[in-house]
Amino acid sequence: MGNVAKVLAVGGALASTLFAAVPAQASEEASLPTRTVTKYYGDGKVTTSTEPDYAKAKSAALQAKAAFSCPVDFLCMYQHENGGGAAFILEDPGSGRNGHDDFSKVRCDSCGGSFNDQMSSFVNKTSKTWYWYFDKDGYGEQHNMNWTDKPFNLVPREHDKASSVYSWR
Ligand SMILES: [Ca+2]
Repeated sequence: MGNVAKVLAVGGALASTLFAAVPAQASEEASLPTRTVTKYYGDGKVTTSTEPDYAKAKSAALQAKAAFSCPVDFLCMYQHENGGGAAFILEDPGSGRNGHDDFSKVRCDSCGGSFNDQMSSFVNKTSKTWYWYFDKDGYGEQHNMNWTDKPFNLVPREHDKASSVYSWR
């Protein structure tokens, strides 16, 4: 093999290594199950969309995207730990006390009908502390939700209990 051929062969091997890294992650992303994101805006508008359920990824880089779609000024609640499963996302419009009285009215087809008794983790990208409750209308056990841009996992006994949520003010 001449010198030029050697350089080309090494360069080719290096290029294929670099190339392989991206398609592996891209193909895992394409193979992930999707989850539904239900977004409640401050003006009353409700939208639903789907995205990959990144919490189910094996790749740490993809797992880190589990809460990527949680915007600033939103409280984002997830069906499973680590930001996985269906997402119920609530905008904090700023002033006053905000929240939702009854998660059984939040539609979630993949949760068996509604988001009631589903939450296992959350992200809070608002400037407020929020409180979630075991029962609707702010009744039952109360637990606080501090600011976090990474999914905060509830302890197991608190999984699948949340029925209402309110900001402190
Ligand atoms: Ca409940």
